[in-house]
Amino acid sequence: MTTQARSGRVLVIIPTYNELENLPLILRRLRAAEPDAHVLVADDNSPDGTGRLADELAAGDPNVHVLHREGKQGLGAAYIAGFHWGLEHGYDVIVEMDADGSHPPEQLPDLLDRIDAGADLAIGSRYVPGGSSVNWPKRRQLLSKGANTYVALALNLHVKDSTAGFRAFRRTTLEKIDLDDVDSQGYCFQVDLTMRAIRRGLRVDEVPITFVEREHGTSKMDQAIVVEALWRVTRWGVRYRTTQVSRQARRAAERTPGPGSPADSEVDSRVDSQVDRELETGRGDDPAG
Ligand SMILES: Nc1nc2c(ncn2[C@@H]2O[C@H](COP(=O)(O)OP(=O)(O)OP(=O)(O)O)[C@@H](O)[C@H]2O)c(=O)[nH]1
Ligand SMILES: [Mg+2]
Repeated sequence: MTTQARSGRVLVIIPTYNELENLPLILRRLRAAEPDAHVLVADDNSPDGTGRLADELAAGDPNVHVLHREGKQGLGAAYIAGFHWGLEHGYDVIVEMDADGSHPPEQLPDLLDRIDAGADLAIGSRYVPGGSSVNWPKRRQLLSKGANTYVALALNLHVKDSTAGFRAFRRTTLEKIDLDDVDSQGYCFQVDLTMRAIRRGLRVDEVPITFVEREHGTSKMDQAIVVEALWRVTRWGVRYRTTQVSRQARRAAERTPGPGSPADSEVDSRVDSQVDRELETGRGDDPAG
C-alpha cells in the first residue's frame, strides 16, 4: 500500500535521552520511509543536547515537532505525554519508535498497513514467522524470550512479543485504555498497554520486524526495569487468575433456572463485563489490588 492511501494522519513518537548521534539518522530514514508521517521527539532534557538538536531539525522540517520535558522520567512517562500531545493535535494513528535504530523505519509501512486493514494495535514483533533480532547478544535474546514466555503464561496473552516497543495505535485504542492510570515504565509499559488493549476486546496484530541492536550511544535499560517488569507482571498475573476463578463462581451463582429467567449466556456476558470492569478499575497503580 502506498502512503497516499493512508486513512488518517500519522504521528511517530520518538522518545530520546542522550541520542545525539542517532536522532538525525533515524529522522532521515523515517522521513524517507513514510514521508507524510509527522514526528514528535519527546526529549527528557538530555544532557548531551539531543533536545537542542531536535529543535534545529524541527526548524527545517514542518513535519517534525519537539516535546521538551524537564528531566529523565522514564520511557513510559515520555510516551504518555507524547500520546496526549498526539491526541490533542488530532492524529489518527500514533506510533512508538526508539531513536537508536533498533526499529527500522523502513518497516513502518507494514505496521501502518495493518492498521489500515483493521487492527487497533499493530505490534512489530521479533517472535512471529519472518521476525528476527540482529546483532543482539545471546544474553539479551534469552532475557527477552524468557520475559515474553512468562508474560504470555502469567497473563494469558496470545501475543508473542508483548514487550516490543515498535508499534502503531489507532487513536481510538489510546482513548479506550485509560492512559492516565498507566504508570509502568520500560518493558512493563509495553506489556501494560498490550494487556489493556486485549482486555478491552481490541484487535491486536503482530507484524514481523527485524530488530537491530543499537550501533551508537548507550542503552538506558537497567536492572531496575527488569525487576519492575517481573514484579508487576507477577502481580497482574495473580490478580488475573483470581479474577477468573471468581468469574466462574459468579456465573454459576447468578444463573437461575426456570421459566422467565434470563438465558445463561445473557447472565454470563453480564457477569463478564462486570468482572472485566473490576479487573480494569481495580488495577491502577497497584495491579494486584
Ligand atoms: N524521553 C525519554 N526517552 C527515554 C528514556 N529512557 C529511554 N529513552 C529512549 O527510549 C528508547 C529506548 O531506550 P533504550 O536505551 O534503547 O532501551 P532499550 O531499547 O530497551 O534497550 P537496548 O536494547 O539496550 O537498546 C531510546 O530512544 C531512548 O533514548 C527516558 O527516561 N526518557
Ligand atoms: Mg534500544
